[in-house]
Amino acid sequence: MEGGAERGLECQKIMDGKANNNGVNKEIPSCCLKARASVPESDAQCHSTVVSGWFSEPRSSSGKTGKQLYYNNPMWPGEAHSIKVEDILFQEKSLYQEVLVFQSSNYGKVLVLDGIVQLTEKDECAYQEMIAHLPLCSIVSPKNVLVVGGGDGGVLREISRHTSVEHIDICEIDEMVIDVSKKFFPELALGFEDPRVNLHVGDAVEFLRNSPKGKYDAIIVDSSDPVGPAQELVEKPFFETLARALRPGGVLCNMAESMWLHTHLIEDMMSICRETFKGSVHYAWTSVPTYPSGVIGFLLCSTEGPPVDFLNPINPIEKIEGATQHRRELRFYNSEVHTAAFVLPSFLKQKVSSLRDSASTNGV
Ligand code: JFQ
Repeated sequence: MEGGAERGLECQKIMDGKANNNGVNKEIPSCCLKARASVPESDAQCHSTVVSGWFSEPRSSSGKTGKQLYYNNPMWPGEAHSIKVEDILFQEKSLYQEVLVFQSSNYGKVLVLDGIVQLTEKDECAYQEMIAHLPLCSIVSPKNVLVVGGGDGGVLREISRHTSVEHIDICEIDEMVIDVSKKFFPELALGFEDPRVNLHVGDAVEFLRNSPKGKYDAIIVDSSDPVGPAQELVEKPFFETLARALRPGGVLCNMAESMWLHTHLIEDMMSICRETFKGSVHYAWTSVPTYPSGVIGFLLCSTEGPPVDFLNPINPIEKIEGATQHRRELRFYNSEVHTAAFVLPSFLKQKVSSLRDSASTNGV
């Protein structure tokens, strides 16, 4: 463990009031005080993601020098996005990753995993509402739904609006994410309060292997970026496992990164999905200001069976009784946004349609 990380944990204990010296609390080091958000870069070893009051993404934890720490992430090299920090609320290492929560000046509270922004209170609606309703509004009466990842509960909150849904499984590997969300993001974690939710803490690949074939009407993959162990979530065997767990004419909505930054990854994922899912495969996108490049996309796929017209929602949210106001008002998604999300800029449309052409020439 790096010295900075060690000090980070020590600071956390002090902030939690767990560290003491013969019953007398140690003096709180400057890096743990609220004011620490404005320490100069040289003093900012304690919470390595925050320098001079700014959180910067990306950051590679393997870097040794200050510069490497901040500009070395393989997912978006050569750029960084910064958010002004008011207060660090939580920072700890779970079994899987570093979990950080801070209060920002402009976006409310922010959840960060291994240096990557997962959500902010202000713009999470644009992600969670879209990843949930794009698939669920595209089929009639979804009943069984699986969420892969999504431990913050935001996707569950959105699925809860669908009165036809009878059973929701969620498989999240990191229990600390769930606990932290319950403590700091109650508007998201309220998703866990729905009695239809069944929580499974563990590995999603394993969980899917043990799921009965054809069990789900819809699967939503709310994963982290495909770096390290999450890499397998963008590979063919994983998509085959997902397709197997879906009923004929069932739908998948999978987080699919940014069209500005990851065009090749999107092309690769789409060509894998065109081979794996025999129904339709589409790319949709939404605007999330705190994600790299400000946009993020989703792959929508259906298995062979009753055809699914993703572009024209057959199960519009506005027609589901109480859905737009359930627990919290819908802030981003509506049926017009749904259809618009599939409209692609020319450069991406060209790439995606040339894939389709080569797929049909290959007889796929
Ligand atoms: C929110 N429920 C989870 N998932 C967010 N680069 C990911 C966060 C990191 C982004 C991609 C989506």
